[in-house]
Amino acid sequence: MEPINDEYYMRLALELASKASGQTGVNPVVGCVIVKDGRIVGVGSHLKRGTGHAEVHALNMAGSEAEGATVYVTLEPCSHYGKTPPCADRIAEARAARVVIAASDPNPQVSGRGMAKLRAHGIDVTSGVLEEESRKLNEVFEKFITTGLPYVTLKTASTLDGRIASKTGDSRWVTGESARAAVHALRHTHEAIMVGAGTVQADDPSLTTRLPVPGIHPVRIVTDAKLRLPLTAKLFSDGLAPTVVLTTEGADRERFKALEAAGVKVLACGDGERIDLKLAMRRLGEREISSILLEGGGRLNGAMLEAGLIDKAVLFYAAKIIGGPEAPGLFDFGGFARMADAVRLERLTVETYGDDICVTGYPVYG
Ligand code: AOF
Ligand code: ZN
Repeated sequence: MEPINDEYYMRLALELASKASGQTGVNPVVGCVIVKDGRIVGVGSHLKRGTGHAEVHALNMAGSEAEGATVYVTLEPCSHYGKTPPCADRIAEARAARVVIAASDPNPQVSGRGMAKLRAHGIDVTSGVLEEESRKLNEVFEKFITTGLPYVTLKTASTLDGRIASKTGDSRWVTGESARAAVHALRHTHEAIMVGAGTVQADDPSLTTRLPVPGIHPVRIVTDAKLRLPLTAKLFSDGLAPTVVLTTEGADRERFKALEAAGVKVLACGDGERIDLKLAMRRLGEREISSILLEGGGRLNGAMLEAGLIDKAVLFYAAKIIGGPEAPGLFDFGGFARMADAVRLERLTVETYGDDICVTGYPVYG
């Protein structure tokens, strides 16, 4: 039997929050559980930007039972008027006795003020319960709200020798079914997906989310510096999700217009030969794309890594060796001269999916 304590209820609140990952846009995922005299009297989860915060749903459910109760919430209650009024005030009005918080709100408009407000109302506040879990759940929100830039998760699937296809270009399939299912869960939880023009030319992918139940399709982003992709590509014609093309100022005007006429958003980022990826991330952030799942090819992966734009790497390895010096690799860029300059991954976790391995880590740039 699991011990019943603050963590017990906070774990439920985290579970309520985590299942809403991918559906709150630029907002965090937040869960709330209200407990009175040993009974759960309210639960809530923030489900969509512009709609009720987790605490509000849970307080509405608890009604008068909230008086003297303990409110468990995975993120510090807000203190500001956003699209909804401050939760800290709402908790005080309901006369809760105690608030237990997992993590403080990184939003500079809140950050500590929510807790201060609760304390000023005479409410007993405990924070830091399962803090690490809550912060991990909102790593996207933390980056976006503090920088305005999208959080980039790189996902790759390669052989053990780091090849994403054979020397003939065969790539069906590198990893097995269970790893591929995990990739669709990643698509479901990211706002956008990003690939290079080479990948579109080679595979004509739809880049949609395919789960055993309906999922959310990400916005599709493709880098195409010279606008060489045909309008017949699935991304431009299937209408399954919005598509954004990143290109350069020098790209052909007629093609630019034809894409826009087909309902594709074209963003010119940089006036050189290559797309200015840092600028592209800023422009995407301005469009409220808070998270991107980067699904390569090697050139784009390499360029994003070189530019220091990858926040998290999820690397699937099939236990296979394909070889062949011409077989395309995971990261196709000039490389570093010294081992000491290599991009290192920290906070590693290793999982297995069927016969495949998945290494997840956070890049540290020198
Ligand atoms: C909470 N509980 O469930 C959420 C919070 O524009 P709004 O009103 O939706 O406010 C968004 C901000 O509120 C967001 O940036 C974050 O600081 C906080 N989110 N706070 O107390 C919640 N979703
Ligand atoms: Zn709130």
